[in-house]
Amino acid sequence: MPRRTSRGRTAAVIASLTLLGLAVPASADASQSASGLPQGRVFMVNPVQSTGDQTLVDAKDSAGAVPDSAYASVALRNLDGSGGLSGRWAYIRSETGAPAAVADAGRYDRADDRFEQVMAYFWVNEAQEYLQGLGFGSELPGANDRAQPVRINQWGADNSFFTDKKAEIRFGKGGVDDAEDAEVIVHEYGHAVHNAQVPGFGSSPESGAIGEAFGDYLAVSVGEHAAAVRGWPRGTDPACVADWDSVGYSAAPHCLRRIDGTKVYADRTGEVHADGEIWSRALLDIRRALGARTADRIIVNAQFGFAPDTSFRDAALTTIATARSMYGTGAADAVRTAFRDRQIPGIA
Ligand SMILES: [Ca+2]
Ligand SMILES: [Ca+2]
Ligand SMILES: [Ca+2]
Ligand SMILES: [Zn+2]
Repeated sequence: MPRRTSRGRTAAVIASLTLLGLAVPASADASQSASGLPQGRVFMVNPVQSTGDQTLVDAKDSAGAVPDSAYASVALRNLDGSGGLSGRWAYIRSETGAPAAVADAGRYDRADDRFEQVMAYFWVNEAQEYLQGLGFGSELPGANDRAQPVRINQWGADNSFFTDKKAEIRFGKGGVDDAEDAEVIVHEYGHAVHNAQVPGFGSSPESGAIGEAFGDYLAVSVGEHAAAVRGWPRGTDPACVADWDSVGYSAAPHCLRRIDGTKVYADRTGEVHADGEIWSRALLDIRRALGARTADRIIVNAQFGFAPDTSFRDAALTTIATARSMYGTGAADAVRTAFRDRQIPGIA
């Protein structure tokens, strides 16, 4: 999409001005909790991550399976005042049970289907606020800066997915209810971000893998940010994605996937989630080299310039160029090293 590419590059120039001293909007913090905003009860990313207890199990969605210490009370921001979970960045609908009421959002536990609705609202809003805090939607172009429709329904298997046609995120209830794990929620939101940046993104095996990788990486990044801002405990390896949703289908320590794997380009299998672990490791290495904020500004800004069916090679080259235009040669070299270490073709 030429228009998107143009916006991204223009934004990169503007972003470089930011480095000269223009203020960057601070991301929201927990202090607003004291300002009278509605409160919601949520998991601190997920209960395995916050407690470090790898023995937690779903126990058929029972409230008693997860200790009270895994929950936190948070401010629900950007609501539209309707009394339901709809607002500036998220719009939640559920086909299971009653719609959650904002007035009761601080009281639900995991056995109540309305808990997942609160989780979905909070974490989608949190993810967009994180992107806003990086400058997307102000000095950089918006990245899915709209009310994201989310639907929770009763399906038989793990099946959270982003539906391209409706641009809607759906969460199922296989095993641990999908929307009980913030990393599942934000992973799916990552697909929505990509699709908003480049309509139809992910139409080839390699671009599909990049989409899965970005979802995993964004899930970790948003969760780390939320935990750091609020002082939440972190008891698992930060590279582990969906520690809670995966308790029923992975060995301890439970991870759906990891972003610190050692796969290289030649390890591709053609399965987008598996191959995504090549790309997500590169994103993690960019983060390690440049810090979360700089890395995430580069990573997301670069994605405006990806073709819907991009290859690893072309996407890596675009990300390197974006790093250079935003932060200069040193940053570009760090990004190049991250992709070269994954043996992406054409990255010398
Ligand atoms: Ca539940
Ligand atoms: Ca699940
Ligand atoms: Ca995790
Ligand atoms: Zn996915």
